[in-house]
Amino acid sequence: MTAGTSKDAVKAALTTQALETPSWAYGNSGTRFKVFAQPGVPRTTREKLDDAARVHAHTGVAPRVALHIPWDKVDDYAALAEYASERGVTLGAINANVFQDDDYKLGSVTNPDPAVRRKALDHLLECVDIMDATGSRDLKLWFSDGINYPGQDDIRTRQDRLSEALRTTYDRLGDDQRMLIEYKLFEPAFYATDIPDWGTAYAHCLKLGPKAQVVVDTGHHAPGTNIEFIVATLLREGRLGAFDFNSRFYADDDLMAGAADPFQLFRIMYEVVRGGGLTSDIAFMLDQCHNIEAKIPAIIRSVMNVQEATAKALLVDADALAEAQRTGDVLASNAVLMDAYNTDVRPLLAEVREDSGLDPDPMRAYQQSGWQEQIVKDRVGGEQAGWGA
Ligand code: AOS
Ligand code: ZN
Ligand code: ZN
Repeated sequence: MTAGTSKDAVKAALTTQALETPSWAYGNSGTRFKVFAQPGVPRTTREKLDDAARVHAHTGVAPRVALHIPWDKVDDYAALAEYASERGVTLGAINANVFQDDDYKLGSVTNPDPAVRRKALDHLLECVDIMDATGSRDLKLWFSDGINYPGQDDIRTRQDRLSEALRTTYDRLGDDQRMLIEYKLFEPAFYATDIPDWGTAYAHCLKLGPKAQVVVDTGHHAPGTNIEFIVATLLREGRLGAFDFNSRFYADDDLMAGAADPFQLFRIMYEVVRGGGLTSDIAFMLDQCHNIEAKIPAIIRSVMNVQEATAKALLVDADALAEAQRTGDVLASNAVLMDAYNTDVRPLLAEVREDSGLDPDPMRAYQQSGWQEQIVKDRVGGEQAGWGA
C-alpha cells in the first residue's frame, strides 16, 4: 500500500469491481470424452440468470451475465433483460457462435465458400440486433477458423475475408457498442488459426477503429507466455477490451480462475491496476466450464479468486516500488511485489462484504442458503442446458 493508498481506498476500489459470469458455465459441460450431468442444472436461460443472480447476491461483485447465441436464444430479448434486472443482474456480452455448424468445417467468415461466409456474417449481424434488444454493450467474437495442414487454404486470403466480415459487423455497431476480438493459439484448428495471437487481433482492431478491442482469454496462450506483458501493452495502446478469466495447466482447460496459478492472476491484476484498468471500460469476464465440481459454488470461488488477486494488486506499495526501481534495487523491487502477493487479503475482503451487508463468507452463505437443494428439487423434467445446447 502506498502512503497515499489508504485501506479505505483499497476497500472502495474492491467494492466497485464488477465481474461478468458466463451463462454457459451454469449449464452442463464436459470434455469430448464425457459430460457428467449434474442435478439441478438450469433448463433455460432464465434459470441460468437465476443462478447468476445467486452468485451476485453472495459476492456483490458479479452483476453481469454474458450470453451465448444460439445457446441462449429466446423469443423476446428485451423481456429477458427485464427478467435479469428484476433479479439484480444485467445482460453482458453477447457471444456469437460461428463454430457449431457443419457448414463451418473449413471456417466461418474465412471459409472459401462465399455462401458460408455470408451465413456466418448474418449471424454476427443478428447478434448486434440482439444487443440492441438486451442493451448489451459488447459483441464478443471468437472464431474457430483456421487450417489443419500447410497449403489447405491461403493464409493471406483468409485474413482478407476475416477483415471484410469484421468491417461489415463493425459498421453495424451502435455508438455505444463495442466489438471484442478474442484470439486463441490453436484448437480446433491445429496448423494455423486465423486469429492466433494478440498481435493479429490488435492489427484488425487498429484497422477497424476505436470500438474494436482485444479480449485476453487467459487460457489461450502458449505455455510460458508472459500474459501480463500483453495486458500492459494492450492497456498502453488503449485496446484492452476484456478478459476471459480461467485457469489452465495445459491448453484451453477452462478451469476456475485463480485455481491453477494465482500468482499469474495477481501479476495480471497488478498490470491492470498499474495501467488504470480497474476504473476503465474493460469487461472482466469469466469463461469457464465446471465439468466435475458443483457449478454455482465454483463460480463463487472463481469470483473470490479474482477479488483476492485484485486486492493484492491494490496493496502493492507503489511508492516503495518506484523507489526501489529508481535505485536499481532488484531484490527490493521484487520484494515489494511479493509482500503484496503474500498478504492474506481474506480478512480485508470479509470486511468489504460486511460493509455491504453481505455474509463475509460467500461459499458458506451459499451452502446455507438452501438454493442448491431447491434447484435439485425444482429443476426436473425438460432438457438440462449444457455447453452447446
Ligand atoms: C473458445 O475457446 C473461447 O474461449 C470463447 O470465448 C468461446 O466463445 C466461449 O468459450 C464460449 O463459447
Ligand atoms: Zn474465451
Ligand atoms: Zn477458450
